[in-house]
Amino acid sequence: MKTALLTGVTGQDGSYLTELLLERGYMVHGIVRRSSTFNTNRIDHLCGEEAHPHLTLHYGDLADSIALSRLINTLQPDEVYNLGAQSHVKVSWDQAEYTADVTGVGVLRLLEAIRDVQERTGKGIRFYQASSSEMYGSTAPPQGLATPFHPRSPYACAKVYGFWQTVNHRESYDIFACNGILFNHESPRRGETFVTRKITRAVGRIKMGLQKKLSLGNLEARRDWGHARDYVEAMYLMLQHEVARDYVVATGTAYSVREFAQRAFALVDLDWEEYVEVNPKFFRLAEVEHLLGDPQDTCDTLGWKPQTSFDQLIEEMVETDMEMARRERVLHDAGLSLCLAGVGNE
Ligand code: NAP
Ligand code: F7E
Repeated sequence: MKTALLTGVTGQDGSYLTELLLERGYMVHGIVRRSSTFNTNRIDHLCGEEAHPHLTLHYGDLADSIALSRLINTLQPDEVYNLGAQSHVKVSWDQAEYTADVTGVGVLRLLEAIRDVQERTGKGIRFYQASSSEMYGSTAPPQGLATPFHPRSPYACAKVYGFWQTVNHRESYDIFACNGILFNHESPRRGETFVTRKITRAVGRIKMGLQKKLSLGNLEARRDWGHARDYVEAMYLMLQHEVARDYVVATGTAYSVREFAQRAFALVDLDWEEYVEVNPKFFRLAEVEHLLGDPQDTCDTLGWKPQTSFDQLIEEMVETDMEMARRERVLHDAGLSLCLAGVGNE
């Protein structure tokens, strides 16, 4: 039985990858950061009352090299997937140093712990780094492995650092380390402050009479949006391949935020223009205007291809968020509220 260790197990991708690895017979260990409120809702079906016997959670943090080292040394996993990060681009301007530490230096901490085990015991540990299309920033589309990086945020700078540390550990210490340069991927489990989920949540709440307007920033930004469930399959395949290298994971088609909103509102027979307003507080200090990935080489090498179309993705998200809004409406009518207030500028 293979063993995998995941950072970011409580996140969108962590939840889908955990399901995939458990289905394929892995023993899965996940690192959870301590929080004052529960943060395992995306994996509660696997670690709650009817816990999966092959899933174990451990406290840890990408800022805590001692805890990371101890875990890697004790578990000596076959594969480590580094999905943990301060992953919100806009927040990274507010928390630049923290983002550099967790999203950037966190990668080095894991790689050094792996190197230590490999050098002392000879045990090879395969490493996946969650690199990002944000690293391309203002470089013109389409973006592929040969495209130069031009990061446009503290988040993207931290990811570029993590990318090169991963390459460097592969080339210097012969660690089987891969970067997956993933373009945006979404799902009903997407965090509610990313634009797609912010839109589909609002669609549900507006339709159910719980919200009047949706405030957004730059409607013209274009993204290559895929489904997270499809993309974790690519991560897994990278670590099964005979050669350690880097990959681009994308659909090869891009749409604007405006188009996403238009289609999401149309699914519930609403005209998006009546509800969406532009608020400059959601603009970025430096915008990434157009991301469009070229996944051909990845499809050829790994035999991977995206399974979910743009419209299917939106439909699945709207359907889930309509259901959530229906339940919220029932609570609302009973004088209760499900809607949690955030900081509100993301
Ligand atoms: P996500 O939903 O925001 O999940 C991030 C995960 O990182 C959460 O489990 C979070 O824990 C954890 N985390 C945050 N700070 C941490 C720390 N200091 N120590 C340990 N763990 C920490 O992100 P995602 O969408 O699943 O993305 C997964 C990874 O892929 C991230 O590295 C992201 O930057 C990268 N990526 C994402 C996309 C995309 O479109 N989704 C594209 C390219 C790359 P809590 O649950 O406690 O917050
Ligand atoms: O923004 C625009 C915004 O926050 C997408 C992360 O997973 O993917 C994600 O980063 C676009 C941007 O994702 C709002 O300006 C308009 O152009 O959903 P997002 P992101 O910044 O692309 C990459 C690949 C990652 O690696 C990251 O971890 O939408 N936009 N209005 C808005 N964005 C937000 N969040 N909120 C708005 O109101």
